[in-house]
Amino acid sequence: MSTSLEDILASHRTGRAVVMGVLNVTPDSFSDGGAFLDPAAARAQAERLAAEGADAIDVGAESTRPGSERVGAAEQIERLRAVIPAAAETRAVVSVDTTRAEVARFALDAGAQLVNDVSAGRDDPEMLPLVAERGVPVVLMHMLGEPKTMQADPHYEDVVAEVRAFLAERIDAAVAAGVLRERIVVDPGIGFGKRLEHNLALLAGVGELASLGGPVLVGASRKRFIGELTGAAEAQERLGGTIAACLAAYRRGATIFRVHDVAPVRQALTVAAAIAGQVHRGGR
Ligand code: HH2
Repeated sequence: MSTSLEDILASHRTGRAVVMGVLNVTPDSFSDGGAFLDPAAARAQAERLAAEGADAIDVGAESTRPGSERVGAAEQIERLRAVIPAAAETRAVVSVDTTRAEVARFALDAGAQLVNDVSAGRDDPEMLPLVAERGVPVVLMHMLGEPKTMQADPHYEDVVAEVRAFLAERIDAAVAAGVLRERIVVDPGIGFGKRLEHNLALLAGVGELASLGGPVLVGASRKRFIGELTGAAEAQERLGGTIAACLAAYRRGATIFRVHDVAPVRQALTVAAAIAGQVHRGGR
């Protein structure tokens, strides 16, 4: 049974664990760069993610890994041209991972239903008005600085309080631009201008973000903090840590999980949801 956009937006009330599969159509993403640049490979991966139980597929054409270079809107659109319609043919909701309104507009016209903006509407002043005009949901993520420099020397007094205040301010900005409050998802931005201790505090403190009132998305999949804790140097070796991070965040109120390894995370969350006695329809 497929998950609707409304199911995803209600997940913080129902306890449903939503899995968002990652599809990077980039040459340089930190764990799967280059693998899905070819449209046929990207299409096959979209089908695979959906078959493994992804409720949503987040398609991105610009890497935001630490130190990455920007990719222009025209280049992003070229990379997405064949992939968004292919992903939209699966049972999953398609999300576009971009900070550029022009790219989001293209993707929405091509079948995407959700915008994932890691700049939370700060990169492009046209983004929040576009989201409002189209009536689509938006993910607003916290990032300190920008990808090129964000890991240089991140500093916080109280990372959970500061990230919460930032997200509250970006929710207000989105609502002021005409976005419906019920269509806003927030995300602490694991790894975006954060040291190990910041990432751990945010995962432990995700309940503070859930108290803002909407769904919380967590993107911990294969990230560096897992390697720092465990010594797993290669991103593909970090599945155990990814699952642990998702389950810990789920227990504390996050309900949407952006991951590369859909099948094992889907299975882990289905069991966790059943144990928690949560309402969980459509799991497998
Ligand atoms: N993380 C990445 C990209 N987009 N979006 C949200 N909302 N939250 C995240 O944590 C998040 C995100 C980075 O991961 P990945 O896509 O695998 O790598 P890259 O940015 O190198 O393409």
